[in-house]
Amino acid sequence: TRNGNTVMEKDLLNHEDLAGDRGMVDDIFDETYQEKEGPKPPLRYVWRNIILMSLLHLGALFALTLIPSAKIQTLAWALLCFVVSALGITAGSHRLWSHRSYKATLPLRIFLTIANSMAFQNDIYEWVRDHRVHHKFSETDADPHNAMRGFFFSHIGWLLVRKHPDVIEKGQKLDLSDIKADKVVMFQRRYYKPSVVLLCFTLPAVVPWYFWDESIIISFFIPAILRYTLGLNATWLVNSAAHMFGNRPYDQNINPRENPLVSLGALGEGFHNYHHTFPYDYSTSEFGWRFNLTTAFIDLMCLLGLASDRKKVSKEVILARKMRTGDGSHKSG
Ligand code: ST9
Ligand code: ZN
Ligand code: ZN
Repeated sequence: TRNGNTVMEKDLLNHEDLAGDRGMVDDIFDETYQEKEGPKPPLRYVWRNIILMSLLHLGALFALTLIPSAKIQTLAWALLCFVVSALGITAGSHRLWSHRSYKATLPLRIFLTIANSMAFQNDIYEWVRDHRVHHKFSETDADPHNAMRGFFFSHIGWLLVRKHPDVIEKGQKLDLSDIKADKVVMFQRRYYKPSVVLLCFTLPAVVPWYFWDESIIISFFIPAILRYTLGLNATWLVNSAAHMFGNRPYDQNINPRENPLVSLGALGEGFHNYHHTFPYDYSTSEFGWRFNLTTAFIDLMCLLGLASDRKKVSKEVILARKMRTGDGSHKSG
């Protein structure tokens, strides 16, 4: 077992408190799980996904060649679409719905759900289910993007093959009652496909074409295809690069790392050693707004009265944890 990654800072925070507070604890690492002995099940390719993902990435490469011919408003619009859709993942399906690290009012949940469909990374319900098993059974057969299977698998490969049976077996035992009780999330799941067609592809492409006469090709390939592909890869880098490259100041017994470059692209989600050590912290880092637009966004929402109850780990607990299980890298900065 990985002793360093204890369930909780037992002396300072206890399990029941946290469950009462967030309504669930199924994002906490479960050290009792053992991978099954014997040979691994064979890979079963999903050719439809392999073809679609290849076409998407070819489309994104083509979009790159169009950038010099694009209007500046189109590029600004693509950036705006990137940030909004990314927040639908980071502030939405990740920090709010997977980890319950803060509370959001109905208007904010509706906004985050719209942003989330724009990001097209599976519906919130499915994203949360996969993400809670990722934390609970991190880097085992029951982790959907198990980084022990290498960079490619944890980056994109896991979306191109059938899941390991343990992902489904363990995932079925998760407590998802909080998610099922959220009517906004269940509404999105019901109308997911049309919401993606509209918000991920149609809206981003129609705006530049309609409002400032951008060519329809550029309108489609830059704010829709390229922006979508960059958002996917920024997200996937958290699963691949941030599970491989970087320091481990909080827990050297786990693989997730602190990776500022990934944080930059993923709006604050690259402080991944911190995040796997303290998954309930709304900021996913101890450094506030540094490389962390998502934290700034959640703080702004609190200021506007649209969010509340941000969970934050205290400096004392962080320091005690660094001393106990960290790799010492925090001392050198
Ligand atoms: C995408 C997702 O890209 C990316 C998520 C990344 C997560 C990152 C986390 C990092 C931290 C946060 C950082 C954020 C940074 C953001 C920065 C933004 C700039 N538990 O899945 P199926 C059951 S998506 C329990 O088909 P297969 C269940 O009954 C990209 N049960 O399994 C299910 O049925 P239902 C676009 C589970 O056949 C049934 O099995 N989307 C679980 O093995 C079948 O499920 C795509 O490309 C579970 N965990 O197929 C689509 N899982 O759902 C890709 C399954 O009805 N996906 N079950 O209940 C697929 O095509 C398929 O899932 C598959 C596996 C082929 C990969
Ligand atoms: Zn992770
Ligand atoms: Zn997480």
